[in-house]
Amino acid sequence: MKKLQNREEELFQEVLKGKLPEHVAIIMDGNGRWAQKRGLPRLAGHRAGIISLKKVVACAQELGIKVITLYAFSTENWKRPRREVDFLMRLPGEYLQKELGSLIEKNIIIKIMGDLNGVPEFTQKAIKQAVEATQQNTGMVLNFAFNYGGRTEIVNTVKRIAKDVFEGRLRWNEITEKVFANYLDTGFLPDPDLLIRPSGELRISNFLLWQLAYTELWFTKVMWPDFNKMYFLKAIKDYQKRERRFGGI
Ligand code: V0D
Repeated sequence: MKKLQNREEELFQEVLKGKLPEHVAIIMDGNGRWAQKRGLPRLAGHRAGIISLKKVVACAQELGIKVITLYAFSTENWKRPRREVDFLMRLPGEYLQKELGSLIEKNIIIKIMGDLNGVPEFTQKAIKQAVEATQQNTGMVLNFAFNYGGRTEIVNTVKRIAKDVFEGRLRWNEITEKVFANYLDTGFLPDPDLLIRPSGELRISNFLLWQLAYTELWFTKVMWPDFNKMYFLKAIKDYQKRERRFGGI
């Protein structure tokens, strides 16, 4: 255990020497499968996933990363059994009840992207209260993609732009990539530099479709409940070894 901590500290120091990603996006996947492999109910996996979430938030904060975006619940997740969806909807409140105090203390700003309509009232309340309570903070942004889908986000963006054109606030020929990006839910954020997807799936799964255009992708077979500081640091270390070209040479 002591040895592991030393290695973690070493890795941490090494990572600090390289160029840090400003924005890291993570798909918190593999919770249900992690539990099933152990003969536990899927719900136990979701709860275990909160521990990994806390570890990664702490590590990102210690490193000085500016933004982390976490894929917590996709628009497709409603297709899961009713009991599992009901349980998942309790987790934001549970997490925030325990963590909000320490998040405020750490100067963290909580943001949310996605559609809160159709989400239970008590979940909405917990999230809105946390967003409000951290709005005047100035530190790391903790951005939760909640009931989010990338294609839906793009369609909603087009609607907002069309409305502004129709009502005369924007001319059609002023629409550029930059303008478009500003109308997205992430208009206030830089694009992710690094995407981490655990659980062995090699897909984007309708996450941040526009924003991931030049993002470095990092996959691992490790399930989210087994993800920890060490894996997070490894992902960043690998990212630092890559040469980013943005389409140039
Ligand atoms: C379950 C692992 C925190 C992923 C983490 C319903 C699967 C635990 C939140 C959360 C979930 C969401 C919004 C917010 C604050 C916290 C969360 C879901 C699942 C989706 F403002 N954990 N968490 N949301 N799990």
